[in-house]
Amino acid sequence: MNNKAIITGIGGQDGAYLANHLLEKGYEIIGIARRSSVNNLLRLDVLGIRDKIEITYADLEESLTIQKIIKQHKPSEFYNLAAQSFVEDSFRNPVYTSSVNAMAVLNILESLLEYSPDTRFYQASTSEMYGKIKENPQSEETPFHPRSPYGVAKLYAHFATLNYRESYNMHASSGILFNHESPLRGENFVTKKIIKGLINYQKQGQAIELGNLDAKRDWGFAGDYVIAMHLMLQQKTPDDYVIATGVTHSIRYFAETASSILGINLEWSGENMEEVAIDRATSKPFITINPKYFRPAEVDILRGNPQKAIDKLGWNPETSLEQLIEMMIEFQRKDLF
Ligand code: NAP
Ligand code: F7E
Repeated sequence: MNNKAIITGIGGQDGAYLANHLLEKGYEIIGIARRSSVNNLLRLDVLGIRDKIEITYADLEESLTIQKIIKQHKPSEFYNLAAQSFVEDSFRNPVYTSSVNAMAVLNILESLLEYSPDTRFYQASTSEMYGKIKENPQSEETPFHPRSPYGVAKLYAHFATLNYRESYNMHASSGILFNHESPLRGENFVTKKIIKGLINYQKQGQAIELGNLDAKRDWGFAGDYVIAMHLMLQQKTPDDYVIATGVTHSIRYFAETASSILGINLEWSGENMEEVAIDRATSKPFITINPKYFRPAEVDILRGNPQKAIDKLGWNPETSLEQLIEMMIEFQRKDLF
C-alpha cells in the first residue's frame, strides 16, 4: 500500500500538526482546504511545510467534488478533520454546522465505499458528545448526551463512522478527542483567547472579556494528539478511542496559571457577572465577565479516561497543562500567529 493521505481541514490546528507528523513519516499528503480571501494556510507556513503538501480546494459541502478527489487519489488513509469546530458558533449556525459536521461526513463515507473501499478512515469525534456527563471520567463506554448543535452533529458523524465499519467492513475509526490546544489554536477558543489577551494586556493595558470561568476541561497538546490519530489507522482492526490526559481544570485555573507565568499578580473580586480579576500591581481589573460568552447550554465538566489508547495504541499524553501554557506563551510573544 502507498503512503498517501488525504487530510480535510489541512489549514486548521490539527490539520497542520498531523501533516507535519505524516511528512516526517514519509507520507505524500493531499490537503483539502476551502477557498478564502485571507491566508487560511498560515499554520502550514508557520510550520514550514506548505510547499510539501498538494493543496486541493473544495468545500466539504461540495459533495461531488469531494467524491472526485477520492476517486482520483484513492489514498491509503483519509483523515476527516474539517469542521465548523467552534461550539459557541454552532448555536448561531446550527443548520450549517450540521451540514458540514454530519452530512458531509456521510458523503465522504459513501464516496470511500464506492471508489476507494480499502482506504483507512479517521473521523474527528469529540468529547463534546458526552455533554451532560453520565459518569466521570468518560470512556469509550460512557453514554452520550450532547449539549450543542456541534455536539449533536458530531454524534451523527460518530455513529455514521461506526455504521460503515459494521455494515461494510470498512477500516473506519473515530478518535474521541478531548480539548487539545497549541500555539496554533484558533483565537476564539478560550485558551488562545486568554493567552493572547494577557500578553496584549501587558503591552496595551486592555482588559479581556470572558464567559463561564467555572467550566472544566481536560486540556492536552495537539502535537501529542495527532500521533494518536495516525496510530489508530495503523491498527489491524478499526475501533474508537478516547484521547485525553485524565486531568481536568477550570477556565479560572487556566487564567490564574497563565497570569502567574506572565508575572501578573491576580486577585479575584466580586461575584457572578460582576466578578473581575484585579492586577494587584495596578489595582486595575484585567479580566471581566461578559454574558455574551455564556452558552445556551454548557458542558460543565469533561475528564477523559485514555486507558484504552494507552494499552492498545501505546499512546501517552506527554504534555502537562502547565507545559502547554508555557509553550503557548513563549510562541505568542513572537506574535507570529
Ligand atoms: P480548526 O482549527 O477549527 O480547523 C478546522 C478546519 O476545517 C479549518 O481548516 C477550516 O477551514 C476547515 N473547514 C471548516 N469548514 C469547512 C468546510 N465547509 N469545507 C472545508 N473545510 C472546512 O479545528 P481543529 O482544532 O484543528 O480540530 C480538527 C477537528 O477535530 C475538527 O473536526 C474538530 O471539530 C475536531 N475536534 C477538535 C478538538 C480540539 O480540541 N481541537 C477536540 C475534538 C474534536 P478555514 O480555516 O477556512 O476555516
Ligand atoms: O470553550 C468556556 C466555554 O471554546 C471551553 C473545540 O475544539 O473542544 C473545543 O470546544 C470552555 C467552555 O472550547 C469563554 O463556555 C469561558 O466551557 O475553548 P472553548 P470547547 O467549547 O470546549 C471540543 C472538545 C471540541 O470538539 C471543539 O471543536 O470555556 N469559556 N469564557 C469560554 N469559551 C470561549 N470560547 N470564549 C470565552 O470567552
